Amino acid sequence: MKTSQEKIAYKVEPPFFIIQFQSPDTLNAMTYDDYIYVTTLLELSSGNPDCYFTVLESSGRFFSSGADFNSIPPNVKDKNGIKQNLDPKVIQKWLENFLCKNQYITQSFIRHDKILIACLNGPAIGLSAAIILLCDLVYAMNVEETYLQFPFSTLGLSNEGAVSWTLPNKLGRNKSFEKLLFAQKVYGYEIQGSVLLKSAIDYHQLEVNCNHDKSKIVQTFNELMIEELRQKCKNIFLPTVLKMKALLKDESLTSQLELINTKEVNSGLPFWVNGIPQGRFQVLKNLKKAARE
Ligand code: CO8
Repeated sequence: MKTSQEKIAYKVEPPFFIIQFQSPDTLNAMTYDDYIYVTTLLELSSGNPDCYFTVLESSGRFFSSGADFNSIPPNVKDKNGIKQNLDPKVIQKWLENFLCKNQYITQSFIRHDKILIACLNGPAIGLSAAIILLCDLVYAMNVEETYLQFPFSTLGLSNEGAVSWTLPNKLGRNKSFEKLLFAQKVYGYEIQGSVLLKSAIDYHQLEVNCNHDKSKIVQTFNELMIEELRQKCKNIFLPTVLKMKALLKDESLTSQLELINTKEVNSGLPFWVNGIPQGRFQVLKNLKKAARE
């Protein structure tokens, strides 16, 4: 199994701090170690006075397929409905393994003080998709093939990553209910303009220029995005962008996100304590294994 440092690279190209997911074989699935490693990179960016923008980019077909199902411990049993487990040791285990980690990761993105930019090479799922909704600027390589999906209900989880606040505020309340309750994909065209911003890159031209070589297309998209952002920064006085972020994402908004983050992890905890997501992740893993054989 690769380490987080092998799966996630970073480089400092002032004014950008660039984080790149480099695990296309699993569609950039993430373990908790990986997500926590990313939070340490956010801290590095935050502490670097030459960096004003933290850019998340990726590789391969997907931006990220969310939680790595191989990292989820197997289940005791999977029942529909919650059989209450009151064993303090089990509660403690999932406080440590789920609640603390999930809350900490989401909190790091909520509180990040640099301009957070996501350059989507493809779809994002689960906690990774929730993180996209916490970014300040989001660009997609190909709006037609990009989607965000939150399969929390099918996996026996509750909402995560502050989506209970971000999705309704970006997509509308009733639509968000449907997307979250039934784990439906939020397609690029549904969030174009509200979440996905227009870049100067013409995807079809990019395909032609790269001879339809998928990995070259993504690599070029990442390079062109940084170049485009660099051009946009040309005439601005950089310290103002951080002041503006502090105003646009002020304390009241940040506090609302923090509150929902706390509520979400507490809402999800009983499911983990009672083994529901573990069982459902196992089913998913077995289905993928069967498809391989
Ligand atoms: N974990 C591990 N491996 C994965 C994952 C994943 N999440 N997703 C894909 N892969 C692997 C596949 O096993 C496959 O490997 P191999 O080539 O060795 O067989 C490879 O990536 C390619 O995947 P597919 O063949 O399945 O590609 P498809 O295009 O057919 O399907 C999908 C793509 C739709 C993304 C499909 O792979 C899928 O459904 N993946 C699971 C997505 C998912 O449900 N993620 C969890 C979201 S929930 C969440 O993030 C909440 C986090 C809470 C806990 C956090 C713990 C860290």
